[in-house]
Amino acid sequence: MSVSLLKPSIQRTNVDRRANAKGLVTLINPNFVKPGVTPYALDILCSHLEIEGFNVDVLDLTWTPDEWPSLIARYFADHRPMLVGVTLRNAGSVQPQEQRVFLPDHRSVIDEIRKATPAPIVLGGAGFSSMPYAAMEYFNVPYGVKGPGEILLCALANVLASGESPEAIAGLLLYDGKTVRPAAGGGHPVAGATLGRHVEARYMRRSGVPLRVDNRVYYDRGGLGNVLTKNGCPFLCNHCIEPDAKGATVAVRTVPAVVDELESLVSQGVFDIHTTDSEFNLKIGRSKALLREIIARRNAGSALRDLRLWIYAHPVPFDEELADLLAEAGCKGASLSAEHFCREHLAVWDRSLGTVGLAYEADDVRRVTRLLSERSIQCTAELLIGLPGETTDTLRRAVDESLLLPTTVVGFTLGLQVFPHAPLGVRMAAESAGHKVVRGLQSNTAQGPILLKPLDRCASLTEYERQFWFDEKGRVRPVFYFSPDLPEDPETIARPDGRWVRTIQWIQERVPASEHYRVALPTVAGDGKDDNNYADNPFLQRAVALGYKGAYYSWWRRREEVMSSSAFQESP
Ligand code: B12
Ligand code: SF4
Repeated sequence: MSVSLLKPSIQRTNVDRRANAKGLVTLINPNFVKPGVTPYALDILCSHLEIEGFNVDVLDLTWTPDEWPSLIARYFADHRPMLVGVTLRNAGSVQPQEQRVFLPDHRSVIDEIRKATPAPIVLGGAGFSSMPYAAMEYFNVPYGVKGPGEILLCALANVLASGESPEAIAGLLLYDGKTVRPAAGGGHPVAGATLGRHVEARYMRRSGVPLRVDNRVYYDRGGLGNVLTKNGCPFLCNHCIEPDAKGATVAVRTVPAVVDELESLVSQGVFDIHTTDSEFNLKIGRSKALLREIIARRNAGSALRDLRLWIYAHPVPFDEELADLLAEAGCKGASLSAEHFCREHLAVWDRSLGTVGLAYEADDVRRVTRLLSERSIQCTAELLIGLPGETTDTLRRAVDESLLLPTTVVGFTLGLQVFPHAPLGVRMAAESAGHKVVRGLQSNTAQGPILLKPLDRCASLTEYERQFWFDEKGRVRPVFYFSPDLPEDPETIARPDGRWVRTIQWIQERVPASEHYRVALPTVAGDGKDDNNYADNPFLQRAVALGYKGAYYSWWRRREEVMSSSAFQESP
């Protein structure tokens, strides 16, 4: 094999190799979506495996969308790992018009790995965790971890190294070619608030080290780095997979561990950093403590003076002090879940439960956007249109009121993907009961009626999850929901693959032309430069190639300029 043909990423030069290591674990990232997003999970998993005494290699395929098969073959030709972990961040684009599903692409990669090495494969990641049973069956792998994976991955590597049985690892998912089941005879694994057994959860972030995640390259080619301050979310928004897939209780990292990590990233030249918490402000006291530490270090002359922080935020809890601290700590932007202005009609679908739906009022959204704009912190308000109960009236109110917000951008998403363990999915399966066509359930690839069975009528969790992604013939068919009370023809609503095109036109016409520069509107295809679909968005790819940095909404208003720039060169 000619060394010159090898990508630098599989040449090992200065990765620590311990002669007395327990074994080699190879971690693989098969995410080809552009702009590339740093596979942070692999830094976390790698850090934990190293502390645990394993040698680790990271094979990152993101930048080799065409050459990945030969990269895999070459790597495994002279590496014999005892375990291969694959991270599945996105199962799909979750974009209701595009409805792109990444599972077949991921399966091609996993099949190639299987051909190249006899090592067992373990899967994890947020996309995987939204459908772990169906995914294990689809990918035909022996092991899977739902939720934060560091503890179970280390446990699995340890038992494989010592020749013991993984059967004893509570929470690990096992597949024997017929049945997916939890090990240790335990119950269905619930995503845990596990940040790791090393209390401070310090993660090594590196740049330019072969066979490791290259944080600087992601920043140079994607415009953003990332950091986790806490895991999990206690809310239960209709559509959202995160409380189930990431954990319903919040687990925080220590303040010094997070701020040291930020300092390390900034020192590597990664200046724009996006939080990867479900929502940054959920434990507001902790968020403030973190910001105070960043401010103290900035004032003491640390590299953090160059930090530009970008956050996902929830409208509550959010007060003036938090806004002040954000501004002083270098926060440049917040993506705010505004979701809707008619929560009294739409968001709470089962009042008797008292928990499902949005935990804030429209006034909270107005207040937070004002607090941010007064401090020149950019903000995008993300609205979700088409929830059950949405009518032309509620839609009109949502569009009109959202345009009054003092935000940099307002994004509208029409329709919602229906996930098996999110409140909307559970509700739709209950309503369909396996035989009833629920008005509003839709899939662009449906070839027949969409019927969903509730979990208690399914023979297994695998059967329950499978129906949300595949039809009865095994064809890929993700399920989406669009309110049937929107201005569509009855034939569109009656068809399982009907497209809510008239509503898209309605929204586009309702938004005055003078506002289009700052609004992300749904488009029929769902994958163009004007959509807030970040997956392979042509505008974003151009912007990062031109050197734009920071969260994508911060460039939104410069779409035309970016698209017409002659300085653009295709990014790799
Ligand atoms: C921040 C964020 C963004 C930012 C990223 C900014 C940045 N520079 O990182 C932006 C806005 C760019 C973004 C874009 C997109 N995102 Co996003 N994003 C997130 C968010 C909030 C955090 C992701 C993250 O890094 N988490 C921290 C890491 C450490 O967690 P993790 O990857 O899950 O890893 C842990 C476990 O999953 C597990 N694990 C992971 N891999 C493995 C592997 C093994 C072997 C094991 C054992 C365990 C394991 O252990 C890890 C450590 O605890 C998540 C939701 C969330 N709370 O995680 C959504 C989320 C991942 N995104 C999602 C989507 C759909 C997208 C887009 C496709 C949207 C779009 N159409 O534009 C794009 C894709 C971009 C791309 N190139 O891939 C979905 C995926 C849903 C699904 N079912 O597939 C999520 C879950 C949001 C949601 N609620 O639906 N995103
Ligand atoms: S949308 Fe945000 S607040 Fe709602 S459940 Fe998801 S992560 Fe939590």
